Amino acid sequence: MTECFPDVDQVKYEGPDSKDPLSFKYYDPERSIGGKTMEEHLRFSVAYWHTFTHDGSDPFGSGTMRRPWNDIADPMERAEARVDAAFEFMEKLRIPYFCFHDRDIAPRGDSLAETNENFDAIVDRMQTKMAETDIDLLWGTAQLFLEPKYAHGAATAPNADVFAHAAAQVKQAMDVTNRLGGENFVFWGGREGYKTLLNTDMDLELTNMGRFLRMAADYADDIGFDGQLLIEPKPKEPTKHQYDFDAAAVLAFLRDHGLDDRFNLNLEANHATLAGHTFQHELRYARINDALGSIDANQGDKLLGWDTDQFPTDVYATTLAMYEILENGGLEPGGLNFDAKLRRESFEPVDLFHGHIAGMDAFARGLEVAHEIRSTGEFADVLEDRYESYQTGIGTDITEGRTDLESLASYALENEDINVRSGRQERLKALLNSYILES
Ligand code: XLS
Ligand code: NI
Ligand code: NI
Repeated sequence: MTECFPDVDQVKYEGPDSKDPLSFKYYDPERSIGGKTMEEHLRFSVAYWHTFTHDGSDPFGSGTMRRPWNDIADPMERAEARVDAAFEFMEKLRIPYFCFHDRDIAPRGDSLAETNENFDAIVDRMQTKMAETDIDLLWGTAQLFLEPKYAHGAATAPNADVFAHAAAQVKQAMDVTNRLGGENFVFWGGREGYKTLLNTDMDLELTNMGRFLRMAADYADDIGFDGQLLIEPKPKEPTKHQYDFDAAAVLAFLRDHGLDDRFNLNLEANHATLAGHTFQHELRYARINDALGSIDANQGDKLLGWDTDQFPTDVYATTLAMYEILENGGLEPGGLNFDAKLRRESFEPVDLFHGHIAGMDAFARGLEVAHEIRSTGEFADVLEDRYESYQTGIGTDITEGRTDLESLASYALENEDINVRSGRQERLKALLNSYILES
């Protein structure tokens, strides 16, 4: 096929005053901020499934997305044309990475062997395209939730044959990720959870999930895959309870199964919201536990209780996310993957550009503001001041382990003149606004 997006030229940085909707207002890949370029900080990635495979169907309606490659009748030829379209799209946006599930890129065959063959053939084409461009694989993953055999989960299914089939898929997806030089491999627990405890042996399911992940980590070592292994928490949907509920639950699980030194977290904004957390909370929790691996950048809808996977446009949220990322010293080898899809009503090919430009600009602006906040040190000073009592006297006795309940009780009896201060939340929110609006 010739060009898939003939109406869109190379998208360039034109600055905030540009009126061209197909230009970047804030994302200037070459611009250096704090010693790294924006491109190096942000490490943007396209999600193959949402952007190139998803057809816009929902439980109430069929596909709406107009995609030139979908007009091709033969499934393998269609999959090949989709690869070409993907690379044209990524080059036009200068997005350096992409992510995929094994089943997004190639059609299923009549058997696992035939499906594997199809997959390998499309991967060959991707490999050629990757060699011709500067585009790399951020992560690969196995899709262990769509087929009917995965109705009860994969590693946590009640049926051992399903467990084995899932293992076969992960093995091949990992081989392919390794072959393409992927920098990470992700496990999102598709249907690893339950709909009712009445039919669930939770103990066996969790133990099996631990066994599965251990085998995957060992296999990564066997084939010399040196990328990062990541678990992506999500609290619910499609199951009522997903075992990988949130960052805290996943870290506890990993520690329980002796896997915490092998896996980090891939955190998704909309999953944080579903868990009743802010995105910043999830990032902070992972960061202080040295487990912040990568990000699925999107946003939910405040009024909807499901994973709407919208393109991130909320600069307040992207600023706070970038703050955590900068505090983390960056994300590498992870990145910012747009696990985001267009609304079903935004069905024209050009909308794919609008969605990604909106997300890239929102994160670029978030990066600028977060960098500014860190350079002035105003918020760092607030923390230092707030916890000052731990820097001297009884505070350091506590932090250095020199106290027990008895010594603290004697201290408290003599020190009842306690200076409790205001938290100044409203003042701090106004201060944050002034950075976002004025810096
Ligand atoms: C679904 C997840 C999924 C993972 C990859 O909610 O976000 O898209 O990122 O399997
Ligand atoms: Ni995701
Ligand atoms: Ni999601």
